[in-house]
Amino acid sequence: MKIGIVCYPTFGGSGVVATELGKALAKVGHEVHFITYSQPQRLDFFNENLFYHEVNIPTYPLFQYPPYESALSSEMVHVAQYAGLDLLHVHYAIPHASSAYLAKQILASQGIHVPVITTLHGTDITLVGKDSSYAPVVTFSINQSDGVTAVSEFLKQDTYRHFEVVSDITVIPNFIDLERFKKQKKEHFKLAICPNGEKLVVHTSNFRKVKRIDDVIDVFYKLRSQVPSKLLLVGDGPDRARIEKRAREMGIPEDVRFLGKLDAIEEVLSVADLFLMPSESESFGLAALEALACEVPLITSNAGGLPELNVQGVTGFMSNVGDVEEMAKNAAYILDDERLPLFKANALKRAKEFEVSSILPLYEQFYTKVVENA
Ligand code: GMT
Repeated sequence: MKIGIVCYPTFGGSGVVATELGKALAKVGHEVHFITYSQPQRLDFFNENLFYHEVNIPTYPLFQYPPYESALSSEMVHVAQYAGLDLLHVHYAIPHASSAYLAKQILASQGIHVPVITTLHGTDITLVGKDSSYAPVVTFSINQSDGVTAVSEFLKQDTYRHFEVVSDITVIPNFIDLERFKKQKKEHFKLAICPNGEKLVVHTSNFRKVKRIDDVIDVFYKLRSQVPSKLLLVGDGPDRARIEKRAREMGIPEDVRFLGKLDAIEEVLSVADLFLMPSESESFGLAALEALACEVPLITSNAGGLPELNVQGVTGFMSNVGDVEEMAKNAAYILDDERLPLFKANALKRAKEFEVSSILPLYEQFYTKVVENA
């Protein structure tokens, strides 16, 4: 098939899933055209079936806000016309689903029929999409899509709860490439960070409010009084500077290290003993799946789709949002030298259930169904 993929090109989960999906589709012979405003972060390998089309957004003094949505629709039209796309698959509803709807109408007026698939990822529904500034457009464009998928059962149900969506939503969970995300030998790195055999706790995110980074610090603070440990924080975002200051004020700066945005996150996860994700809301928790693949057990909240990934008492533990006391207690339980190896083995076993080779056919079958019914 010839597939146009529209996504955010950033480190965010939806962009990562879209890019990894496109790469996997290209590897099995599909022609994949990425349409974004800059090169996707994970689009880091060459394949003859992969194409990248940059959305050009001309500015003009009249525009306080350059009309990205229009430029995106126009680029979708150009790519569909010249590459002969079989379908457009947009990731994250805002504004991609409505831009795709417009592109589809323009193409239809020229006798070109290109079905649109929208994949809902999380905050496009749970946080941003619900805002009355966006909700009517999100609802309309989901209902107008020829196929809709969500990355968890939770997200599917949340969409029906909060929007007047009448379309069927198919759940296709996120996936992981175990060739890339696997435990690597990086003992020298571990020794440099944990010179006295401390346990290594890792958190990766975009440091937004929804991630509850204060809870990460609070859990770690309580944990380190029971288990000698270090904390690595990977990523960047609005709460980073404040949290760095807070770690200093709490007198633990030597135990907390900020690494910023990293491409090779699997190298850090390879030396981690525990992953923290205390999010307020999380439709799936792709970063937690990446940790599991590198044999790292989880301490997470029980928000959103996390119970569909983290198996209580097996791959780690879940607690109510904000229950840092229980999270720290469970973290210490996992990090016990006797118990840790089993939790690590369980983590990998669970990650294998989300291997890309198992999930990719679900997308391919879905594409075929949508194209045949369009
Ligand atoms: O985590 C974020 O805020 C980024 C966001 C995105 O859309 O880029 O991630 C969402 O999509 C990911 C990929 O499907 C999911 O794994 C994340 O759970 C989801 N984030 C939230 O629901 C907060």
